[in-house]
Amino acid sequence: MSFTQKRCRISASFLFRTVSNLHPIYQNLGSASPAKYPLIMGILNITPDSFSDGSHYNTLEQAERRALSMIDSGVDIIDIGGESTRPGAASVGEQEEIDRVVPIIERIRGCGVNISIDTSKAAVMKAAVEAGANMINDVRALQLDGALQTAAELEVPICLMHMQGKPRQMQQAPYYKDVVAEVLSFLQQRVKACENAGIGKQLISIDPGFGFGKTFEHNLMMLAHIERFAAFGLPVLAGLSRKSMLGEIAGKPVNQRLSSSLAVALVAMQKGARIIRVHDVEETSDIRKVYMALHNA
Ligand code: 7PJ
Repeated sequence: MSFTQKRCRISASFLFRTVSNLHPIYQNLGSASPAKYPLIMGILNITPDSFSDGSHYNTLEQAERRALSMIDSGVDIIDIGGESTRPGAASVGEQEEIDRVVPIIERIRGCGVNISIDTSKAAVMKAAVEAGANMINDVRALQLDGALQTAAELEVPICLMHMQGKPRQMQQAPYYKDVVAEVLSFLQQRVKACENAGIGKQLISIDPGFGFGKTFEHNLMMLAHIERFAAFGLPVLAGLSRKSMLGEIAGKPVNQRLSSSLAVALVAMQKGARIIRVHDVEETSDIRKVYMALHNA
């Protein structure tokens, strides 16, 4: 019996709390009406550089511990990624990506938490959903070969993200006349493409893609006007956690961006973002309590 299975078995009340808290909200996730409160999506990267010691078994153990710690902290969705999309990152083969993500999905499914697969590859989407993932997060908005068709067949919620260019060169010379209008127009076109492929609108969330082919000013403009994305009527996902725009604002390296990440998480919530993608789940969960207290006052 794996660590997670043991853990889930011994802590039935924890499991019940998680399921009863999450499921109705998850139903709300894809609907045109905004979720009752913002969902927290916790980042779980399974790339060779994500965990220090590198061995496959230890990586899996550490990933599992991190997942459980996020669940304890109130995470709604765990976003599992086996491909690094950081600027300049090397691409990874289909089978290798599957081999990275499927074992951890198999370990944490059944813990009452939603599992999102952060991938652009159709084969990885299929393998991950078959293993227990129940959401797709695609930074390429289902534009790679077979992705749209596969996502339609899988019938799970999907996050469509905007990116200008490709990860290798996207930060070289990002250019927009009106970043908010252009990003929104792209996302609207991808929503239409999904609908034409038979994907119900109720399954779709949209994401302006902070840091993906955008300058500092573009990112700031998108955050300042994130309510314009929300006004389209689909849930908006915002991924700002520890990103370089925060480094520029606060003048801090990536491991010292907690406070700035929390500040922008609260701003995004207040401006209508409905899913907040973060590294620091416990702290973001406190921020969400602040947001909810004020919202319900
Ligand atoms: C995002 C993502 C994001 C969505 C990454 C990082 C880079 N998926 N995957 N939105 N960012 N939907 O976490 O710094 O912003 S990878």
